[in-house]
Amino acid sequence: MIDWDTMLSPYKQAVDELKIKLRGIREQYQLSSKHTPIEFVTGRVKPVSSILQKAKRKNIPLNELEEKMQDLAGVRVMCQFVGDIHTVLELVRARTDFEIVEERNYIKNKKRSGYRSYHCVLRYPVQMIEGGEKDILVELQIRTLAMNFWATIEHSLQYKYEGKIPKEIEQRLERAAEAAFRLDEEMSQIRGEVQDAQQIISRTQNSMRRD
Ligand code: 0O2
Repeated sequence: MIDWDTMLSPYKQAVDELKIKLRGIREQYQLSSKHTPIEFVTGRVKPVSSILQKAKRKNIPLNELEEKMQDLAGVRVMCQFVGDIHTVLELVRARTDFEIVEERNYIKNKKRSGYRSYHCVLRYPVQMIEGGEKDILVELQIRTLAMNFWATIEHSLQYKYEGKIPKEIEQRLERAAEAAFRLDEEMSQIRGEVQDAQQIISRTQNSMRRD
């Protein structure tokens, strides 16, 4: 019998620490009044029921979960622009407190479903009370708000139809994925304009706070 609470506890710690660190990057950008490449950050430890389902689907023996299921711990970074994803990647690559062990570019190579996102598997050291560190694998997903909107809707539909989305809805989702892609492209074209507007708004808000 697996003691899930004990097994997943360092995964929860890794997710909590990474959320704080990535949100810290956002705060540093905001203080420097530079455009922040990070809009918001979420994270979760995979629920036990999903772990069991995925292990069955991918034939992963339960005693090999920690090496073979790379997204027991998952952290997601949402960005406004596609270019921001590359900035976040550079920031993550430059870190000395964890390392990237694998990268999957589902933006260049979108999935058949239409899914787009940049995935990195991180090796993150968690300090243990017994002394020493335990290396935890964490899947970091970096995506734009438009990619996230699409993935969230598609994920709910996968859940609703238990992985068997009707053909017609699947086709609509493919078209929606292309629309999200075009939205990202259009927004990238007017990025400078959008950022100027955001800086004006942020300056106005700061001066209103001071008054
Ligand atoms: P959750 O926690 O419900 O999000 P696989 O799971 O077989 O696709 P693998 O090798 O485990 O592949 O890892 P991969 O491809 O990096 O992707 C795993 C995670 O990416 C998924 O987690 C999703 O979060 C996301 N993802 C991948 N493909 C899709 C997709 O087509 N649609 C959506 N909405 N999300 C996707 P899980 O396991 O689904 O769990």
